Amino acid sequence: MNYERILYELDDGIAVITLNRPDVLNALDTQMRAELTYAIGQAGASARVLVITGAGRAFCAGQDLGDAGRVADLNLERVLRDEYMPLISAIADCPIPVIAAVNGVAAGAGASLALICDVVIAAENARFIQAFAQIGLMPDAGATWVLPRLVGQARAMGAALFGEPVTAREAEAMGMIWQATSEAEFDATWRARAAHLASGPTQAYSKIKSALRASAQQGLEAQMLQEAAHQGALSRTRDFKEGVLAFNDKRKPTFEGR
Ligand code: T3D
Repeated sequence: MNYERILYELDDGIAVITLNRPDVLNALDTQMRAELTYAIGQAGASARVLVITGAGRAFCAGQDLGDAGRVADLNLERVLRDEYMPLISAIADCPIPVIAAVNGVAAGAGASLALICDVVIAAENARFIQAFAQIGLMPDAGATWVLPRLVGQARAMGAALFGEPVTAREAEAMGMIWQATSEAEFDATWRARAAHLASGPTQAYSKIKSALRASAQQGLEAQMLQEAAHQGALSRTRDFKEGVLAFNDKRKPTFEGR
C-alpha cells in the first residue's frame, strides 16, 4: 500500500507510524484509517515493537470534521463497524507491544486511538479530550471500553460527560497512561522504551499482551488456565533458556529476533 496520510519507518525492529496531516491536527479520515490499519498489520508481521505518534503539534484530533456537508449522508454506524473497529482491534490484537507516543492533543477518536495502545507515553503539553459530547456524540472507537478499565467508572463518566482536557500529568496520576515526560525528554523517552522492548523477549511480550487483554473478559480460573498454557509455551522457547543461562552467568540476556 502507498501511504499518503501516514509515514511508516522500520529500523532495528522498531516500526514507527507517524500520523501525517499536521494542518488538521492529524484528524482521521477514511483513507488514514485504512492506511493505519494496514501499517499496523505490516508492523505486527515484521517488527518487534510499534510506535504510533503524530506529526506537528498534535497527536490526533479525532474524526476529520472539516466537511460539514458529510454529516447529512453519514452512516456513522457503518463507519464505526467497518473502519474504526478494524483499526482499534488491529492495535489490541497486534502480537507486538504498541506504544502511543502522544506528542500533543489527543481528542475524540484520537484519544481512543492512543488509549488502546499497550503503553502510552505523553509529552507534558499533551491533553486527552473526550470531545465527542461537544458535537452531540458519545465516546466511540473503543473509548467506553478502555476508559473505565483504565481510570474507573467515576472518572470515565466525568471525562465523557464534561469533555474537559486531561493533561498528561493528570492522566499519569490517574493511571490513564503509563508515563508523562517533559517536552525536552519526550523523544528520548519513547525511543528508549521502544529500544528496550525491541531487544526484549518478543514471544513473552506477545503472551503478556494477550493474557492481560483477555483478563478483562474472563474469570480467575480461565485466566490461570490461560497463564498455564502461555507459560508452558514460553518455557519451551530459546529466550527462556537464554534468560536463565544469562541470569546464572550474571550477564545481560540476548533474546531472539524475529
Ligand atoms: O463524523 C464522524 O465520523 C463522527 C466520528 C466521531 C469520532 C470523533 O472523533 S468525534 C470528535 C472529533 N474531534 C473533535 O471534536 C475535536 C475537534 N478539535 C478541537 O476541539 C480542537 O481543534 C482541539 C482541542 C483538538 C485543538 O485545539 P487548538 O486550539 O489547539 O487547535 P485549533 O485551532 O482548534 O485547530 C487547528 C486546526 O486544525 C484548525 O484548522 P485551521 O483553522 O488552522 O485551518 C482546525 O479546524 C483543525 N482541526 C482541529 N481538529 C480538527 C480539525 N480539522 C478537522 N477535523 C478535526 N477533528
